[in-house]
Amino acid sequence: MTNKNTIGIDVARVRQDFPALQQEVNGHPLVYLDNAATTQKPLAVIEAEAAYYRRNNANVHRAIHTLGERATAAYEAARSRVARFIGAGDPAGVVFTRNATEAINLVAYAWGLHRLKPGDEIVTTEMEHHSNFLPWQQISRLTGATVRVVGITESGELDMEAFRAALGDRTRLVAITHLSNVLGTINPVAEITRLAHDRGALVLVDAAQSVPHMPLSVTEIGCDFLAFSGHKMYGPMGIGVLWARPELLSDMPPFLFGGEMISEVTLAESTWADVPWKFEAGTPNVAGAIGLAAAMDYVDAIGRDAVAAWEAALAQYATETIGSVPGVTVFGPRQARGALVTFVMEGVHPHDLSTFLDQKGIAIRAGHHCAQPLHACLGIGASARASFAVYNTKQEIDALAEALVQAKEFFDRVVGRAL
Ligand code: C6P
Repeated sequence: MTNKNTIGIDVARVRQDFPALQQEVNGHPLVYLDNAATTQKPLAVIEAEAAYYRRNNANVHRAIHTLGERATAAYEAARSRVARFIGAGDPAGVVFTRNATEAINLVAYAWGLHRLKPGDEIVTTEMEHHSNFLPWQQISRLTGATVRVVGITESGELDMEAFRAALGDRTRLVAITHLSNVLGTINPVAEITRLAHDRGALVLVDAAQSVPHMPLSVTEIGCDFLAFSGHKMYGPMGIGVLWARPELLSDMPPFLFGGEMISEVTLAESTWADVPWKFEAGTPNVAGAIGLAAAMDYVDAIGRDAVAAWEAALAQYATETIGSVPGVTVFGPRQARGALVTFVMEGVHPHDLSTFLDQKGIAIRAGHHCAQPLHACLGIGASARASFAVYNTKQEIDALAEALVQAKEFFDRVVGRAL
């Protein structure tokens, strides 16, 4: 007997795959709506990591013994799995990192520091996560390059006219988020890449919030670099990916130096391993890479189109439902947005709101979501955010909306009494 919804996903069945969802928090069934920060993990991922540690644990690319060979084979198979998942032909373009942040820093330090000169320009946007802003701010200080920041429209979309105007003969890189972790805006990265390439600039796409939620192909986007984390897509923490065109990677000097990234070392000088290994100094997170591959298998087994369609339905429902709670203002585009809704409630600090909701077992995120320049542009210091994954339901959104109504009444009463 199947209980598939109109999109073809049996959400109740999917939820059973996630042990963390089967609990009560503060006396209520957990409603986990902080998926943009990190998703829960399915048994398939937990068990893939555990199975590696139980039977195959060994260091990779070093050991001449059976466990070492098994670990190396599994680690490299995970690399090929990642390449397939993001539509990259050649696994040599896949570098395992700790997370999206490290992936972007790798590009900043291995490419930016060596390629950028005074007068060169990096174009980025007002809606970037700090991870795709601070590395460029720092590299610009070190190289004399300039960071140009493109603004957003009233409705929270990228100002494409301003973007076109920002591109010039000195633009060397466009560093842009695919999906804003605050506004939910989905940027037209293929078009952006085409415009940047017309000016001879490279393009880095921060896909931390898009890879988990929609089918994506680096070949179709046409970008030069793409960064994401495993933990936001049902995979383990501590594993991330930088994908880059292999010829670009070959041209870049290493970012970190040490074991296993070398070809030959003498006291006088050293040469480097081939890509991608020259960017993976030291012992990598082998179990994390295997867990990430398992997460990709898990998502593909449900179907990425189905995941995207279900989350789009949740986002639409949440935008309308949360947006109609008295005193609530929702940010970002009203339609065709990512699976998250960021909002403020009049007279209630987002931290207080989050604490109130936690007492009802509802987990959201409150704060600036590592996007302070965007919050400054929105004229707020902090916001509340509910973000969704394939296992969330419309009933959970109803529970959130109901709790928000109660929060408004509660804080109005408390603040009203205090005045
Ligand atoms: N955003 C959020 O709650 P790391 O921390 O390296 O895994 O991911 C960084 C990152 C980069 N880009 C975007 C668009 C992101 O949303 C994030 C992480 C989380 O919004 C944690 S701050």
